[in-house]
Amino acid sequence: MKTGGQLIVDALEANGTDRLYCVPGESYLAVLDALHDSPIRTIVCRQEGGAAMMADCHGRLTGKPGICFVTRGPGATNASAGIHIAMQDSVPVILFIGQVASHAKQREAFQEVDYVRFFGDIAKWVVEIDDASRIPEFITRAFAVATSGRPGPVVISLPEDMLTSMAEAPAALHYTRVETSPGEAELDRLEALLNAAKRPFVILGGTRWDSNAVQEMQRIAEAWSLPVGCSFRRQMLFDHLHPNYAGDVGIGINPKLATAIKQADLVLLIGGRMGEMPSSDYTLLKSPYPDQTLVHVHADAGELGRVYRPTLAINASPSAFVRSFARRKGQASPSWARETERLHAAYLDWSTPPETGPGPVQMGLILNYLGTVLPDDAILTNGAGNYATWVHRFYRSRRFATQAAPTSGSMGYGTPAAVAAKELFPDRDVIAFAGDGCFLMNGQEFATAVQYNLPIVVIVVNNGIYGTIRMHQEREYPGRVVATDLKNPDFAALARAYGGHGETVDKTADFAPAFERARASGKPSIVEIKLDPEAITPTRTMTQIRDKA
Ligand SMILES: Cc1ncc(C[n+]2csc(CCOP(=O)(O)OP(=O)(O)O)c2C)c(N)n1
Repeated sequence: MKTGGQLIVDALEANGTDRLYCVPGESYLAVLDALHDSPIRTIVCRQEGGAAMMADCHGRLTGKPGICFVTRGPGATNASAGIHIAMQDSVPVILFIGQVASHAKQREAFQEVDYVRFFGDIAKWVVEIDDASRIPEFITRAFAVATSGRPGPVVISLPEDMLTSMAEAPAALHYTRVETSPGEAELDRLEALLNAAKRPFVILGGTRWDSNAVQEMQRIAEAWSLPVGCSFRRQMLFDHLHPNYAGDVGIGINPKLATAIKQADLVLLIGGRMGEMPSSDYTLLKSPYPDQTLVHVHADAGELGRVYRPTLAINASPSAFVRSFARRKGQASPSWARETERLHAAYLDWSTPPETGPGPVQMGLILNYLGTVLPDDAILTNGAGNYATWVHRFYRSRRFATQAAPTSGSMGYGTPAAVAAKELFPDRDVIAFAGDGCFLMNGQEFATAVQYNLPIVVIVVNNGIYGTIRMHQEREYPGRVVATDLKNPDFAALARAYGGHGETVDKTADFAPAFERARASGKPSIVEIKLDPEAITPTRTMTQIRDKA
């Protein structure tokens, strides 16, 4: 006989959990008590949104579910920010919530929420466990659900009395991974379509990739001379300096790349969903009927034909697909090889920053510098804001599992993600990017970095505004500024107050020494860059945007 809390921890261990992210609550004391004697590393965070984003980053970088524990009501609603990211970004996460005791349910008891309803639309599966003897069953199933098909978040509600009850239960078993592989008939058809194409284009996206699969994909691109783009915030899926890389299919796409995709006669979309952002609001591929021949490879049959009617649908995970397709011979000298070269040259040109721009700080040059000093396995994280445009455009990503950024466009993700990444990979450089607005959404997790001695570097790009929204405001309602000005703390002093290292950068030349001091400090650091708000995008200034409106 064991308590429900003990059975939960046993089932997590049986499923390979080695660390979890939490904010404690009196609603799940029995689980916390069982963790006391467990080898699972319990990472205590400062806000449940941050904890859930750490779990998301864990799932994103490892492919294994990130585990998060929070308390009922306000804990769960805070955590929902991270659950929404995991859902939109197809990342395996399991969120456990302490729930009110059974005798109090349905009375709107203290902090009571109906989680099935609350998370209904933003989680892959939501369940409440009422009988402790079924804990192994539900947890093994939760791992299977979170990782299979299109991965996503599972939410498990744990009534307090269930956690303290004693029960006899079978020993939990590790979940069985579900693979989805393409058939030979689909691969034959794809080969025929590729052989008949004149201007094919490949877009990589989604999850369920691994470093071997990324290598296989590179071999496929070489064998067929295919131009390859990475979907919004999936840049770690292809080496940007590989001659077949054509660029980032994201927000603010290179117009030459957009034209190439629109004019392609065949688009091979592997793993992605081509949502509103990567598809430039469904213009690169038209929904429901694309102009191009579309071959869509996705691990979830439900995604095939959901937004785009494909010519050929291949129900396979990206990794299983590339492993199978890499065995096909390819084409020795396809007619589009020159176009592939031209697109890579266009990418190199697009990702070369201008020397000048408004103000004394040039973000493009800073990203260029980071590209030269950071090792290929450095991990970059960010949230949402215009500052991220420079990161995505000018940092040339080289390797798998080096990027954690929400395709859902959630602010506040970069700092907690960096904390999780550094704790997972202590030997790798981990750099978080945040705007001044973005940082203060989850900057409290900088305290978690200090608590666990995780020397991340957070680059806070401070332009004194919610820049993205100001940009939209100036374009749609020029000169009528509302709710987008910010009065900020001294971020370097804030870092020191937390027990970290702080730097302030006012001009481009000061960045390199400040960054190196931060890296050498051995402490979690904030490097605040004071950016002229005029420098709102790499291509247009705020004044140009306002004047054009
Ligand atoms: C959680 C969340 N709240 C609000 C938004 C809307 N939003 C998108 S970008 C942005 C401003 C970002 O400001 P900042 O972090 O300072 O970066 P900047 O755009 O100035 O570079 C806002 C408010 C969002 N995407 N996510």
